[in-house]
Amino acid sequence: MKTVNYKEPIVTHIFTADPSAHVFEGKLYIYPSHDLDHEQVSNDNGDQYDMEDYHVLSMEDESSPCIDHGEALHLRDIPWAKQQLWAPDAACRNGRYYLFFPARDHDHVFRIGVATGASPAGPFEPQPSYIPGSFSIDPAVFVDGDEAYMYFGGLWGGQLEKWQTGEFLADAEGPAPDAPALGPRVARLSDDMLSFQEPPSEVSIVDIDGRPILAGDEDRRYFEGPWMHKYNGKYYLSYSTGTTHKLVYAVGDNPCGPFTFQGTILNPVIGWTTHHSIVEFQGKWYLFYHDSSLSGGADNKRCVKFAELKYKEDGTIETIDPYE
Ligand code: FUB
Repeated sequence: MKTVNYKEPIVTHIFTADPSAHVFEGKLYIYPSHDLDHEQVSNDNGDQYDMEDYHVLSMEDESSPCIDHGEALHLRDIPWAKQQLWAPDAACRNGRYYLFFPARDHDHVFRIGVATGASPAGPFEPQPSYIPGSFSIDPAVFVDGDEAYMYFGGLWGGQLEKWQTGEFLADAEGPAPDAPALGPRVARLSDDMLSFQEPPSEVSIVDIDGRPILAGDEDRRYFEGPWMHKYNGKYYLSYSTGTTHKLVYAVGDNPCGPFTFQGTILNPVIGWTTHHSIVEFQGKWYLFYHDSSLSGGADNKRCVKFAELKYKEDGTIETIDPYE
């Protein structure tokens, strides 16, 4: 019988983070950030996450070795991007593959770009400019029937606070602790997946009584790293709480929300950031996530891992402990 290496790094020859997992062509493909093995100043702006390319990984099944398909896209080939290739995602539509990624543009503003390819393993050719109207970080693309939705946004270095008016205001601060927290943004993608159909709107996350989660509620409020999946006809929005280092989720009846907060998916991991995806593959559900264990705790040298994700009968998710 083959051993499944749950909660172990899926590759160790490079540092990887922010895994977006999808099933394409019968295999599990993982689209991570590629953390570089270099020293950087570490700060709340995220300058330590100074990534320059993407590698695509794949697995035939849960116990097979993880294959690195090599460089799929490099910063030098993206005309509009200056630095910091952060958490990507991928999607397939009409037989084409799309890699979505955030980067700072030449004005140091985070935007979201798209690159296209014929294979899920890449390579991907970037569009000459970022998606018009895009901003902030952490795109997650969810295809639901004929529609594709992009969720995105991140606080602090991810700059979401600076877009509250719809314009980029470099000095803007987040809401007061007793005001509603900022939500991720969502927009439907055009049929060719290269632009938004409409200006992005804010997603509402509420508590069990329908009250907005407040900005000071750091155990529950949205910070970064959105992911959307559907289970038993319900839409599950999951995300990182940032400063409290949890992966949590909220459930709704519509892909654009509102979503009612439910609970924790993954307890805090080694390292500051936590970021994930959820995928169904060969009859099981999996959580892909990262921690900094491979580097002995360096925040910017992370490793992707996975674990089985289980639902209770009422549709809630069993909390996973990363080290048990
Ligand atoms: O990897 C860089 C950033 O760290 C990601 O965009 C965030 O989600 C956090 O994981």
